Amino acid sequence: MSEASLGRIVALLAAEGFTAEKAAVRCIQQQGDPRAAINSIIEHVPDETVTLTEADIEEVLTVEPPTRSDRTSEIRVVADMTGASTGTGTFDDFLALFRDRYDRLSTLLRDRVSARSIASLQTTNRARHGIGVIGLLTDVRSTGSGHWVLELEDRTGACRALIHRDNDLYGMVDELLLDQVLAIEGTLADDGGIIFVDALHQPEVPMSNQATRADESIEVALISDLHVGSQEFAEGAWETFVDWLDTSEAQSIEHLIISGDLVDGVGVYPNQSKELAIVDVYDQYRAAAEQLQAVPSDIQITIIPGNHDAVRLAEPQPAFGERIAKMFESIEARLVSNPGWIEIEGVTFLLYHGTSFDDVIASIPGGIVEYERPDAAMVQLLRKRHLAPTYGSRTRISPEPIDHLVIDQVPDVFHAGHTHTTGVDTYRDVRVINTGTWQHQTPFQRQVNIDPDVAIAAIVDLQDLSVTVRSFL
Ligand code: D5M
Ligand code: FE
Ligand code: ZN
Repeated sequence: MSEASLGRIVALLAAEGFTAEKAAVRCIQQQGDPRAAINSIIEHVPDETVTLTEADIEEVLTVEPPTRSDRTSEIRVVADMTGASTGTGTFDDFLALFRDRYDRLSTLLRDRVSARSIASLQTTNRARHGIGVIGLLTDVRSTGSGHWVLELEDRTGACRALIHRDNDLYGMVDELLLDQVLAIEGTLADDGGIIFVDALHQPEVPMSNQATRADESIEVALISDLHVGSQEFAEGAWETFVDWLDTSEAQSIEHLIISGDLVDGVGVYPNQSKELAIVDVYDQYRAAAEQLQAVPSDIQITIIPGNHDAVRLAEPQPAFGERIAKMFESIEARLVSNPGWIEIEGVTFLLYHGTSFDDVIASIPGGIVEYERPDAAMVQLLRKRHLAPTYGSRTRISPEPIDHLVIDQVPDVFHAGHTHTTGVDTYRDVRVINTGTWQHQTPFQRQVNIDPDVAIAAIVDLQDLSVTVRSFL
């Protein structure tokens, strides 16, 4: 490009209402792209400036040029149950919930297992081998002689299935969760009372699964568990993170996703008030909105609630209500339910806070899943294609006619928090990511031996689905 003449630069500045010292005009002329330099100067000089000096120009041009792409990537909320809750907690609601779960998840298994209804086992007088059934796992117990007996239920009845202690499948029983959908194949005992199991199948992610990738190298930052309002909120690290979002390294990041526990809440655990820096929950949200205000405004923010947030505790949790939503209007944050499904440039994200991980970790033996490896608990749930199978344990589940916790599509990215520990894995091309917390260890967590990973963000490149974990501590 030919060098712009001094006269041309003066004219361009005049058109914008500026005069300039000669040295300032020369300085602009020396820029690779004088027109872009002028645009940047106009944007950054103080409002009252009329005559530009060389110092004005130098100050502006040493500021990193904003390079985050002007185009906003497409984001679409695919599933949000806010406002769709109709359950009232009656027995019929529970029945409907389990029927919906069974219907949708058994469909996934019917491709792989030729299954008959449980009621039909009573009238089976041939083909006693190769019998398949699909049911909800309602009980697991071990016999006196060390075999496992499972109980399965479908819409027609219940049956028992025995896994011999010498069977290779024996160890797999450890990974099962009550109320999950499961298929078994085996041999029906002569009296029709029990099936001797040869094979177990979970709904699973297909082996052939291939995640969708975006056409462009857009990045998404994933974080969780800010706990604003706690005395332990890592404010200094948060400032480091927000500053980093402004650097050239972060210019491809177009979205920030927060998977629950935005604030510490009130009355979540005994004596919590002693550990709060902000005791009013609405003040906590006001403070959270202020912290998010510092995120570059061209990054779009999406938030789902967690068990510390001021929405109902039972899952699925609707998005923040109106009073809180108002505080996030100015930053145009997208408020979605927990779980929530969004799609960015064709890449599907399943966002879930992770309360059920406590149950998964309590129920499946350490070594398979533990707090230090939250991604392993997430993989377990992906394989069950359900976010919180077990009813009546620590995770509260709201009975709804539709089971919103079923994972009926395979997501490309599964993001969660809650454990306050970090874990990243790829399971059958699904990126499984837990991003820890922004809260230093609380006295309560010290008691229960939780050693948190603090000030973590995972950056996902949507073009190749690479995941980079960064610490801002
Ligand atoms: O969860 C923060 C962390 O604390 C997470 O790893 C679960 C764990 N946690 C929460 N409550 C309990 C109880 N009662 N026992 C053991 N571990 C627990 P958060 O949701 O931020 O409180
Ligand atoms: Fe949390
Ligand atoms: Zn939590």
